[in-house]
Amino acid sequence: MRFFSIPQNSLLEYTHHNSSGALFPIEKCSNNIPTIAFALGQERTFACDDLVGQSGRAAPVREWWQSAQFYQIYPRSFMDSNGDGIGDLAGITSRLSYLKELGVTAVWLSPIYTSPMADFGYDIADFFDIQPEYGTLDDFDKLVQEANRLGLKVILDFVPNHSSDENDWFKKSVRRERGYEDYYMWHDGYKNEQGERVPPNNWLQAFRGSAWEWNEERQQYYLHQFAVKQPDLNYRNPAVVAQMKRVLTYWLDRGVSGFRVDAVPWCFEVLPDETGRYPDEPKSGYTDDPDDSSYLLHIYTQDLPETVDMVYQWRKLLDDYQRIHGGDRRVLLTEAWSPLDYVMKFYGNRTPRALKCHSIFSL
Ligand SMILES: [Ca+2]
Ligand SMILES: [Ca+2]
Repeated sequence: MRFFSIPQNSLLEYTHHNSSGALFPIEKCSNNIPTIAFALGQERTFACDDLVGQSGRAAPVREWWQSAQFYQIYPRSFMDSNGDGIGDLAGITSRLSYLKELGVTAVWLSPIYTSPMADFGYDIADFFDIQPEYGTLDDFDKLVQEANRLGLKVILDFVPNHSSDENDWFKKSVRRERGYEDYYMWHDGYKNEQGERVPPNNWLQAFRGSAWEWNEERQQYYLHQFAVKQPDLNYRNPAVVAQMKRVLTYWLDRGVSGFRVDAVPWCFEVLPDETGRYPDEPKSGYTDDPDDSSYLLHIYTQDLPETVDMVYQWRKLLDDYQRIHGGDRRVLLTEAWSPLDYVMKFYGNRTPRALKCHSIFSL
C-alpha cells in the first residue's frame, strides 16, 4: 500500500493502492476545509478542520508528513537477505535506496516484533524485541541508520489493544504475579441453570465466536476481542497505560518517526456494573449467525470515549518527545473502522484538546 497525504491550503488529498493496484480518486473539498477520501470502495468523505493549524486556518508552512509519500512494507515478503525464504530487516535495509529513488518519504513497517505469528505479527510476544527470523535489534538500528542517511523516515506499527498469549505479561497475569494480576481483562464468568460454566456475557470476537476464553490455570475467563491468542490488555489499569507508553518511547529512542496504530477502537470496553457484570451487547439484526461479529452492535466494546482520550495521550507523548529531543514532528496514524462522528474525534477540532492525528485510515 502507498498513500499520499498532501494537504494544501484547504485540501488534504488521500489516495490508496488496493491489492489490484487500483488508485482511488482524490476527493476535493468544496467548502474550504480539508477533506479526506477513504479507500477500499467505501469512499467516504468528511470535513476536517484544524488538520494543519490553529483556529481552523491552514498553517503557512507544511510539515513533512503533509507532503509525504508513505510506503508500507510487510517484512516477511519484502526482501530476503540470507536465503531462508523469509524477508528480513537486512533485506529491507538493502532496498532503502531503491525506495528513495521512487520518491518515498517514509517506510511503514508492518509488525516486526517477537511473535508466534498467529495473526501475521499482530500478536506480539515481546514489544521490545525483533522477531528472530527478521533479525535483531542491531539489524533494526542499522535499518534506521541507513534510512536516516538517505533521508527516509521509519514508521512502526503499534498494536495497543492486545498482546500475544505468549507474552510474559500474560503468563505472569495467568499466574497472578504481583503487578500483573489485572494486566488483562479477567472474569469468573457465571454458572447457568444446569450448573455449567458460561462466559461473562455475549460479547463476540472480531473473527468468530465468544470474545471470552476460559483459562484453566487461572480459573477465569479472559477477554480477547480478536483471536484466542490475542488477549486484550486492560486499559483501565494505569500500569498497562504506562507500559504501552514505554513501548512508544523505546522505539522513538531507536529513531522511529512515528507509528501507525492498529485497531484503535477496541482499546477500551465499558465498565462493569457494581456487581461486576458486563452488559450484553444488543443484536444488530444484520445476520442470524450468532457467532458472526456483526450479530451484535458493539456499543460496549468499540469506540468508547476513553479510547479517544488514550490516543490524545499518545499524541501528547510524541509531541513531548519532539520538544525534548528535537527533530521533525513524529506522526501518529490511526486505524479506525468507525462512524465518522467518532473518527472525527481523533483529528480533533478547534478545542484546546485538538488531537491532530495525522491521518486515519481503514484498510
Ligand atoms: Ca531471511
Ligand atoms: Ca480492548
